Amino acid sequence: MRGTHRRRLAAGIITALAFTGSFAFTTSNAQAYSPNPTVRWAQVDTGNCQRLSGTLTVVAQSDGCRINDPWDGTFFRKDAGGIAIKVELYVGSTLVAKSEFHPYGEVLWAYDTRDDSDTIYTTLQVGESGASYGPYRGPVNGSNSYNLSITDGATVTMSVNDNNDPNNLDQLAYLQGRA
Ligand SMILES: [Ca+2]
Ligand SMILES: [Ca+2]
Ligand SMILES: [Ca+2]
Repeated sequence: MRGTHRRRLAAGIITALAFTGSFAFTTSNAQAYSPNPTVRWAQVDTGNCQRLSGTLTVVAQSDGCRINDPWDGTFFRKDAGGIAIKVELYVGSTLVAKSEFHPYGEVLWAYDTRDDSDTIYTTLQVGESGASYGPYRGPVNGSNSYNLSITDGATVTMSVNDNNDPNNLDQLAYLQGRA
């Protein structure tokens, strides 16, 4: 299952998994998913609602692009030139968290959709060496949104991590979008 997941991620346009070295002495992260959640995602052109990578179903609407999910669904408002990112994390068939980058207004949403004493952490990097936002997490059974100041057209990279430890992020997803 994990191997399949890694191959699927590697097949995405700009995806990678980080392997953060030895875990022999990392006893402090008692609250981390193990095994890791299953990742589902979509990169979406917010000009025309075309899915650029991933498997989530994108429904084109007159004013934006909808991706349904078991929590509250996602609506990416149209923004020509933008690339939206949505990542859903599942334990079994249960959605435990999701993260979204909305090019319209440059807003990042972080959700924690299950009260399971665990969560995930999302960061957004602008360009290769621009501003870095986060790590962000959702409140239990809720969401936080962050209205960021990113220039239209800038490339952004979303990293979704199981841990909040820079030395052991346990990266779950790594995807590029465009503001
Ligand atoms: Ca983990
Ligand atoms: Ca924009
Ligand atoms: Ca949780």
